[in-house]
Amino acid sequence: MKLLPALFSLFLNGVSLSLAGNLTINSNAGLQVRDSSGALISGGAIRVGFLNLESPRDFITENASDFAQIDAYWTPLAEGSPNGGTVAQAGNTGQTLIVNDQFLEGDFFGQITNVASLPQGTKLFLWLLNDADPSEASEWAIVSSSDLSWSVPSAIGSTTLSTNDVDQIFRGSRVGNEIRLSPKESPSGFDAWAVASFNFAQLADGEADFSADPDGDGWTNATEYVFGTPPLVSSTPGARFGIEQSDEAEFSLVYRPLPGRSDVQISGETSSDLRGWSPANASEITPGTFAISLPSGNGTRAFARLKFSRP
Ligand SMILES: [Ca+2]
Repeated sequence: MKLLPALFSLFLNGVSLSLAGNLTINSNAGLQVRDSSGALISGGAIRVGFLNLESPRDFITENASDFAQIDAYWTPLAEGSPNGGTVAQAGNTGQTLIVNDQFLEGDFFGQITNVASLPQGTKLFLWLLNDADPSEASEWAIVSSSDLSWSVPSAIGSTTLSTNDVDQIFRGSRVGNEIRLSPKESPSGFDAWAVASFNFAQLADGEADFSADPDGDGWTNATEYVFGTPPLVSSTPGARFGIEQSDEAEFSLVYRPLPGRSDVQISGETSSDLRGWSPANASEITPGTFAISLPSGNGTRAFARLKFSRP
């Protein structure tokens, strides 16, 4: 009869252990980390965590240069929670995994003793940065492994994330036996406009794509960008796009892109039946204003259209 309290006690221990799975992060005998030029890094941070996306590959690839965007989807382990994580090596701070001195030789080692903040089995990523303050980093890499062991350990388990297992490099590159960080690049042109115009979820699910039309007004994001209209509010380009009469029987499709939109190529085509289309050169009739002459003639129907593309 005295077995019962013992079993009960075991059970309680099991429950308490579920809050304390262990995670080790280790590059020993695995890929080392270097900056984009192959040089050793004098300071940096290692973040361990989870990307709250179904398709992190596309998201990271397209938004790889914007810390805030990736960070918005990043659930870190051992950051910002008291006693949430410990780091085994000297030179690290308490709650955030900051690189230790070994990172100077391209290696790192750390441990987290509480991984309860994520569901067991969640796929884990390493985000390697070249600044101890992640938001200040100018270069980074995001890596993971197709090995199922790269996931939140079971209740009483422990997991080692070894760079030896890294075979998925979403950001950065592999050179020989090294992971090279990639420089952060500021988006420009259409990409910068998309970042400014859409929120994180919209960027991730394709609403910000070049040919998408998320407000359903018939104008793609490309045209909204070129003509300066809001991509999420149904609208028309107004004076920036339309048919104008230049002579009694002469009509032209006239368009006026916003200044600084030269990363989008615009080409014109004309047709008399909406079936066959012929290339039509635009002439710049006044600075910044372009015109495509429509086929003319008594009783002639004429159509013109613009195509938008990115080199
Ligand atoms: Ca639109």
